[in-house]
Amino acid sequence: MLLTSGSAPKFYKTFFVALLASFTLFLRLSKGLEVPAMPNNAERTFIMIKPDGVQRGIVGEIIKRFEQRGFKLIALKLVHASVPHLEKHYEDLKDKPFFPGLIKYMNAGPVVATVWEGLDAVKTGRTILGTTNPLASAPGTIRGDFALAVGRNVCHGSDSIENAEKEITLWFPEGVVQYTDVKAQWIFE
Ligand code: IDP
Ligand code: MG
Repeated sequence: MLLTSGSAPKFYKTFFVALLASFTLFLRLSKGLEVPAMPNNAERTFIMIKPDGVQRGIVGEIIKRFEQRGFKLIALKLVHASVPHLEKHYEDLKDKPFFPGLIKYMNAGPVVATVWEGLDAVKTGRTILGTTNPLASAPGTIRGDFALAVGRNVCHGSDSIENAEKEITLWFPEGVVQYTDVKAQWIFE
């Protein structure tokens, strides 16, 4: 290529920028799969208002908090779950000393089973609920505002995407409801 004295600085500048861009790309690729994961606006979580939450009349309050945060309600039912159903739901805890008491508590009255969809629904859902032990839950969380004892902590939320999908299938074998969430365009970019 013929470089005149005027075009030479421009050529070197372009060359340098291209080299830098290639080097940056190489660095990103060589770092493996460090490309940030795409946020999933359609992540789903299973949230349940336990028998104490239903009896204490805070179903609306709990649902309100998920609605106002921007999550989309895609399934909801009031159900008095059977012991085998609850044992299946909590099967990971079957060896814990509190398991029989937990099943008795969960079977003592109806629960409200719900599924919510939205950005980071599983993790954010548990943040809205608070920690397992209400005494350690921050004020502003559901357990931090409405509960004191770990064995009466008013709500359940899935702890992983995988468990959320399992729980949704267990509680809603008929499937969830498909519809357009008109507020979504004002909640997501
Ligand atoms: P999580 O509900 O916050 O996910 P897990 O450890 O999965 O907590 O326990 C399930 C449920 O079992 C709790 O929400 C609570 O109702 C009950 N539970 C957990 N630990 C205890 C305990 O030490 N004593 C009595 N009940 C417990
Ligand atoms: Mg759990």
